[in-house]
Amino acid sequence: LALESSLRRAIEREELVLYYQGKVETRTGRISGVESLVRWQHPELGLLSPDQFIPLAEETGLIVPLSKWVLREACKQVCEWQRQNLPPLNVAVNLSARQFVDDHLLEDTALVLRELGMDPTLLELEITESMMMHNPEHTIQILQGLKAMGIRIAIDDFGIGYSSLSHLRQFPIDIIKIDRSFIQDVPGDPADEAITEAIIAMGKSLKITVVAEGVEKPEQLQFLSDLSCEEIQGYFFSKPLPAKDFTKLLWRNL
Ligand code: G
Ligand code: G
Ligand code: MN
Ligand code: NA
Repeated sequence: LALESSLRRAIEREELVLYYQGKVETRTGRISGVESLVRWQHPELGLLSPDQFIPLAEETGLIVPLSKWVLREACKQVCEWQRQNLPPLNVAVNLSARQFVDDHLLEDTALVLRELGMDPTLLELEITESMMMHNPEHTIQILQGLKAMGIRIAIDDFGIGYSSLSHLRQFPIDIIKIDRSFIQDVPGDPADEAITEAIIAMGKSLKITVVAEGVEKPEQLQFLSDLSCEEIQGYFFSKPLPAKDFTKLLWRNL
């Protein structure tokens, strides 16, 4: 209960912070976008990771104001980078399960984009397979609404959930992010190599951009590059960084 009331105050007092991790084009090494990842700078407990407070936020409904803050903050930051004349960057925001069933998602998102005058095609929303499969009919409706606004949709942690290949055809998906558990042991583990290769090939034939997550080592990058995996994300390129540090990285990468 103590943590709940302090999380409520944290949102009001702006104790939440966004970290940014780059997504990199495998072929060119160019940073194509960033994923925003929330943290809580707790006055006594220090920097808390989302796993330490997102579940509580979901249970208590605080995820609604929290997510609104995250979306606005992430969009404000890419607009700021554009204002500094850095090359255009996409920004990916993780949606929570609760947000995805909430009726206000389309409205709230449209409002943020309009208020900031932001190009909707720069925004990517990440959902998981379990969120999609909870209610496939509802999912199609929401995704079509977001697509109509120009927003792009990514499936996060792909491969560990329950979606079937037919859903990829049914749902308007733009991006698949291969879960890092498959990338961890490539090259080397024959099963993980085969799965990774199959997901990349499927993405190509369905015209869905494939991003490999959790790339930490040069051998992994080489393996993915040989399969023409379009984009990578992971510690090999950069850990998630506060906006100030990520800005420096952007200037260095011009
Ligand atoms: O950055 P890190 O590895 O600590 O993130 C842990 C988990 O928290 C990941 O599953 C990530 O998707 C999730 N997460 C990070 N930021 C957000 C956010 O803004 N909203 C939601 N709903 N989940 C987030
Ligand atoms: O579920 P989602 O993919 O949104 O979660 C992203 C999480 O993965 C973040 O918590 C981020 O800190 C973490 N992450 C990002 N890159 C790497 C990596 O290369 N290795 C590992 N182990 N974790 C990573
Ligand atoms: Mn994600
Ligand atoms: Na992921």
